[in-house]
Amino acid sequence: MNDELILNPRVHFQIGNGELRGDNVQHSYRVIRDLKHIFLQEQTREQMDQDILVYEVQVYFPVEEGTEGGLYFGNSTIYPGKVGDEYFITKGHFHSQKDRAEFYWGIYGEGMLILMDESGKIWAEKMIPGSLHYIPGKTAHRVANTGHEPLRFGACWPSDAGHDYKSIANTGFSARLLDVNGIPQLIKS
Ligand code: PAN
Ligand code: ZN
Repeated sequence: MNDELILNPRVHFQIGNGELRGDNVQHSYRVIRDLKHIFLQEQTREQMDQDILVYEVQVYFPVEEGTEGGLYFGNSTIYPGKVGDEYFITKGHFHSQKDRAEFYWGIYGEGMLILMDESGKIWAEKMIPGSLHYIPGKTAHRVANTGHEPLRFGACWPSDAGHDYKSIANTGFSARLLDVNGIPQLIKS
């Protein structure tokens, strides 16, 4: 066998649970402390245990950030919980290169993908294991866990997309996913 031509895989993706392991895989965590002004009820967030883990992200970066024509592949796990009436949720962002699209897909758990276009029009798609979501360019996106178990979803996006969290910090999402008598509802804010 010619060892130079036939290589062993350097990154592994666990089919069942989406777990990523290998070279150039990075892991990051977001606890309550990191999520200032992300939830509607900021005072409630301040009073919570700041070390509670809200979500974690694994990403395989095969190329340097900003590389044109490359792709990134990751997964995010959002834990069950709420800040007041609002489900635990990712920060959410537009892509810095506004026209860059992305795929999300549900792996386990259940939740809601919240999408908002540049005019502030907002809608949501139910996320369940096997659901596939195309996020068009110029569309802010974030995911809430509406269940009682962790929610994991996969993601694939262009390596030159970048993350614009600032526009969201300035204007926020135009609606919030709140627990209204046990039922998730998008409520205009
Ligand atoms: C995802 C997100 C991930 C975490 O990989 O970055 O779910 O969400 P926030 O970045 O909004 O905190 C993605 O959309 N990448 O483009
Ligand atoms: Zn994105």
